[in-house]
Amino acid sequence: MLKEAIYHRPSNQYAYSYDQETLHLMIQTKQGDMDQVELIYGDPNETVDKRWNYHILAMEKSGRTTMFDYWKCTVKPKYRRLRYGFRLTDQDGQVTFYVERGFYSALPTDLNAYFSFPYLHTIDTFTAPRWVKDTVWYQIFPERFANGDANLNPLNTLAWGSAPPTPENMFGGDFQGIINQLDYLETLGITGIYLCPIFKAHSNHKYDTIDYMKIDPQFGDEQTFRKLIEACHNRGMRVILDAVFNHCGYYFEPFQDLLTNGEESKYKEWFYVGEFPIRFTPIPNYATFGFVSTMPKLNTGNIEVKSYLLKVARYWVEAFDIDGWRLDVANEVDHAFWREFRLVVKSIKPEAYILGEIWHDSMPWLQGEQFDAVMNYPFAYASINFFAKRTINVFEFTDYITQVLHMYPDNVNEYAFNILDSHDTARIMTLADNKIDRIRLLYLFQLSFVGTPCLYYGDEIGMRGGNDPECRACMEWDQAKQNGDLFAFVKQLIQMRKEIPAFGNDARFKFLQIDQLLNTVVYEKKNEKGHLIFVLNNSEEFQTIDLSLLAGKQATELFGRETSVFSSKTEITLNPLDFKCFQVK
Ligand code: ARE
Repeated sequence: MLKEAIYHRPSNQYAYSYDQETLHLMIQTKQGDMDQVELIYGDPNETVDKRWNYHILAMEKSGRTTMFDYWKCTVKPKYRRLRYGFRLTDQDGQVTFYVERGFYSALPTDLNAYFSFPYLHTIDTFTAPRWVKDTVWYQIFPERFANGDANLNPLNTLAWGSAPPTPENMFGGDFQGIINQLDYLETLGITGIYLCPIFKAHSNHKYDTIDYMKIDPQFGDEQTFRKLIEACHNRGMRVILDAVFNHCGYYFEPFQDLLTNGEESKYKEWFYVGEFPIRFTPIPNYATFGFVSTMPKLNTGNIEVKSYLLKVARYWVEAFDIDGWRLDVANEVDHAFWREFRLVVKSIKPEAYILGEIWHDSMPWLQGEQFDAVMNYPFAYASINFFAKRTINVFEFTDYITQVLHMYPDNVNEYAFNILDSHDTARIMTLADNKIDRIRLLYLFQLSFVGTPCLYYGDEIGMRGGNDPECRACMEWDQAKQNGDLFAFVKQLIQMRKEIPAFGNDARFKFLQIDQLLNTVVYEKKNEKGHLIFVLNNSEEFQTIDLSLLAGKQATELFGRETSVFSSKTEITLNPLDFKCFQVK
C-alpha cells in the first residue's frame, strides 16, 4: 500500500455540497493500489449505546489515470453535519484507516481525529443558472461576423473578406449583421451567444475600452442592440457580453486625465503607477495587461473604480436584459471585487451567467460566491492535442481529461464552458491540418462531454486561421465556400445533445477502454434516462475493437441507425478516424 499517494482534504473537489441535501466526497489513491475504499461516516453528535453511530459506504472508482485512482461517493447527512474517515483495503487485503490525524490500524475511537464537514449550508452550495446546462454557445467576434449596415462602416473599411485579418484592419461587422443571421444560428441549434467586447473602443477587437457606458458606434446604436437582444430572446437564445474590467484602453478618460495631469490627476488612484512622470518604454512604469502600454490596469481595490465598474455591470443587465458576463483576464482582478460583482449582477437578474476567462486551475473562483464557470482551456488543450494536432497519445489524453473531470466538483463541471478554440487561439481546422475527419472526432467529443459546449464562429463551416489575428477572419457567407457536410454534422450533434437522453449534460462521463496500440477510446455517458457508449478510432488505420463490455446487450447505433444484439464476444471494425455511438437498451 502506498500511503504517500493517498490524498483528501475536506474542501474543494474532495468534499463539497452538491445540492441542498447532498455531499460528495472524493479521495485519491495510487493507481491500482486499492481493492476497495469505504467511507466511514456519521453525525458527530449521534450515538447509540454511548458509541458513535457510524455507517459504512463503499466508494466508487470514478476515474483512473496512469498515476491515480479517484474514488467518489454521495451522502445525504440527516442533520447536515458529517464526521468521516476512510477505510482502505489494498490488493493484498491490507487495511488502513485514513482520517484527518493520519493513518490508523483500527478505527479511531476519538471522533476529533476524523475529517469534519461541519454543516451543509444551501447558501454556500455552488449553484449556476439551470438554463446554462442545456445551452449550446456560439462565440462571435462582432467586427467579423456579418456586416448588416454599411452606413456604420468605420473609415477604411475593407470589402467583406477581401483581405486577411490584421491587428488593424476593419470589415464592418455589426449588430444588424448578427440580427440578419439569427436564422442561420437557430438552424444550427445555437441557444446562447457570447459576444466579444461591444463597448466604445479604439481597436477592431475592442478590448481597449474608451467608454464602458457606450456601444461602439461601428456596431450600431442602443436601439439596434436592444433589437438584437430581443430578437435573440424571442428565439430562445441568451446573450452574454465581454466585461473587460482588468484594464481599460489608452483613450479611457480617467487614463487620459492621468497622462495630462500626472501626479495631480484626480484619477491617480484608479491605476497602479510606480512613479511619475508616466513612461511607456522600455516597459510601462504603470501596471498594464501584459506589457501592453495601451491597456492600463485598473485598480479594482479603489472604491471609485469599483463603484464605476459595478455600475457598468448593473447597467447593461438592467437596461438591456443581457443574460450574463464573460470576464476578461478574470484571474488578475481581485477576488473581493468579483464577490461584490456577483452580488450586484445576481441581485438584478438571479439567472444571469458569470463566466470567467481563466486558462488555468480555477478552483478559487468556483466556490459559489464568484463565477458560475470558466472558459475550459484545459479541456481544449487535451482535445486539440489528441484529436487535432495528434501530439499526445491516448493515455496522455485520457489522463488529462480524467484530471480535468476531477479538478472541480461535479456541480461545477456540469456548467463548464467547453471550448475547442477561440479568438485567442488558432482555429481547429488549421490545428487539425485541414483534416475533416479529425474535426468530426473533436466535435463528437466536445458535444458529448459534460458541461456546455461553445463553438467559435465559422468553425462549423470549416473556416481556417492560425493564431491571433489570423483566427479572426470575416465569416464566410458564400455557401459555395462553406463546408456544408461539416455544418450538417455539427447540427446533427447539437440535435442529439438536445434530444437523446445521456448525450447531453445530465449524464456521467467515464472512460471504459483505452488502447494505446490501436489508438482507440471507448467512453460512456450514463444517467437514469439513458446509456450511451462512444467508440472512437483516433488512428489513421482500420481498427478492430473488442466490445465485449456490451455482451448480451441490445444497442442501436445512433449515426448508422442499425440495431445490433451483441453476442458474448463482440468486435467492431472502425474506419480510420471514425466512430460509433451505441444507445444501449
Ligand atoms: C495583440 C496582438 C497579439 C500580441 C499582443 C501582445 O494581436 O498578436 O501578441 O497584442 O502585444 C486583446 C486582443 C489581442 C491583443 C491584446 C493586447 O484581443 O489581439 O493582442 O488585447 O493588446 C493570457 C491572458 C488572457 C488573454 C490572453 C490573450 O491570461 O486573459 O493572454 N485573453 C484576453 C482576451 C484577449 C484580449 C485580452 C485578454 C486583453 O481574450 O482577446 O487581447 O484584453 C497561456 C497562459 C494564459 C494566456 C494564454 C494566451 O496559456 O496561461 O494566461 O492568456 O497563454 O497567451
